[in-house]
Amino acid sequence: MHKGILKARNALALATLPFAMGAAFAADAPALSAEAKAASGKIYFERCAGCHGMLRKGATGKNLEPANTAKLGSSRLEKIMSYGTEGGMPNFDDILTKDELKNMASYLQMPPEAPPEWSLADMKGTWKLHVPVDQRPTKKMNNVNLNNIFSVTLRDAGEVALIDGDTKKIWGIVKTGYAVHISRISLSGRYIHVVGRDGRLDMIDLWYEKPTVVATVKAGFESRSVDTSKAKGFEDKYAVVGSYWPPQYTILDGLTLEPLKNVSTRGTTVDGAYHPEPRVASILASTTKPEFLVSVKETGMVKMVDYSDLTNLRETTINTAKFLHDGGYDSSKRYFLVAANASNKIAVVDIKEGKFEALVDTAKIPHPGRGANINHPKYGPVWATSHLGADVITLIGTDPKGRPEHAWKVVQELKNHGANSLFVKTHPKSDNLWADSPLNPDPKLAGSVTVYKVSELGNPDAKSEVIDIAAAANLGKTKGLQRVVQGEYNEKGDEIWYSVWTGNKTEPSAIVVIDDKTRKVKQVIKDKRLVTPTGKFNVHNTQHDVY
Ligand code: DHE
Repeated sequence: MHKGILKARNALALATLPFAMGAAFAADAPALSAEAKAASGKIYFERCAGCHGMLRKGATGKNLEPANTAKLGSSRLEKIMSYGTEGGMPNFDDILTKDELKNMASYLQMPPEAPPEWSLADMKGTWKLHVPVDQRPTKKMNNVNLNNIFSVTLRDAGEVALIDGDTKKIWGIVKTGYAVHISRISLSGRYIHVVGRDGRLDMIDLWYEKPTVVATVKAGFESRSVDTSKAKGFEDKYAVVGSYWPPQYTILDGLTLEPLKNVSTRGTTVDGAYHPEPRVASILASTTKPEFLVSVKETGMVKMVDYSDLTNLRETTINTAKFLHDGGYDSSKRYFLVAANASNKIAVVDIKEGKFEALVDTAKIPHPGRGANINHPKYGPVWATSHLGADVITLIGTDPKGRPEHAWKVVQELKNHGANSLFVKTHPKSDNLWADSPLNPDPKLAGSVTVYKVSELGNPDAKSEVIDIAAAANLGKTKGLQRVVQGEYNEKGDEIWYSVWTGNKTEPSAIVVIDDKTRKVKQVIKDKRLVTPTGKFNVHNTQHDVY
């Protein structure tokens, strides 16, 4: 076996794939030295594969197989990567050097390389139970209000910061996987599960004096999602990790992270074509049934995975649309709404009945995060999403019993201050609906957020306020854009926190805390340990799917 693969199999902290191996160069592809090719492969994995796929077949981003990239040619490819596009592709001229961009343009015209597989046995080889369950504290050993802890992704440090939401002080910093992505909280509220882009899953126990990692495993080479079982009788029993590469989901013991069951998602798409890389995007744990809802990006199917019997695992496979990405519950928690972003649709799954409910046409490339549930003065319960490809916030009716005329229809489109948005947010105790636009190439727009008063939305002239959060953070001039990303509420729902993300490890960053009533800055959290903060996951809100 190739040395690089062996190394990958053994190294838990592995950040990248063995890029330098294998595949032949196309005869007429631009040449690159082995070193430049390996470096470009690493950049591709770190910056591009998430949207375009390891095999470059395209999903959120375009197909980048040589048949397409060779037509564009080196100079056009370099321009697209440098300045981004209006279709949602971000600019990389502030992250990559001119030489790196040039090499990437050549690399993309070469054939893609298939990375190695990753089996249950491989995972078990990396599994580390740092503290067995019977050696963990039997009661909480700290005086921290755990419900109001924020687990903050420090993306480029490969760490999370646990910030005490009451005092705004960092309670602890925990080393995690490479380019750490999201945190989810077990139903008991005791454990935080953190997944890195390198597939490393860490489980943090909040009952110690300081947050402590009690188990670690590498579930794949590239992963984005994790959740834990929330049904009655299964509280904290299982965790599930969704991987981009290999395309699979893995069910693990919820208290030890021992890998238990690995299921490939390769297969046919909603169009009936075979796809070799159907990646696992969002995962939602049902609160009423022992099921995980697993969105398979490239097939356009949602799998409802019944985990009550892992030997006789039952999957209900629901056809929706391509390519599935992120999503969350409606306010009744009966429905799962998930973005099919290449189809410009939101797919709706009825969790109770276990079947397809609706496909809703929206503006270009919806990107909701978990979405936001508000009680609209005119349309009742609606779920909101913003968009990567349009400067609007879309409101969709979610009450088929009480308001069938509005159910699964776009009832209103609100103006967002810019396109290239990633996340909307609200809280049941708040009268505000917020949206960001962090990937906008215009610094002013990337640094601002839009906010609407929910109770005024019945008025067709409802006005939004645009707040320049980056200016409030007062970071001075930075090389990278100051991207303001992902609002997250505190437990009480009276503060919303935004990250000011400069996308660069060496530049200062901040978290801006806004008073939700007055919409004025309450505090700016600055600390040299806050390296590239992005996602923030409040324990109470994440644990109970409050959004
Ligand atoms: Fe994410 C959620 C995938 C880039 C911050 N992101 C998700 C989910 C998926 C996903 C599938 C849903 C997980 C779930 O709910 O189970 N993200 C991807 C990508 O493929 C993509 C586009 C490119 C990549 O290479 O990874 C990508 N994501 C980013 C970022 O660059 C962000 C802005 C910063 C970062 O830290 O990486 C980012 N993604 C987030 C956040 C969530 C998320 C904060 C959770 C939102 C929530 O409210 O739950």
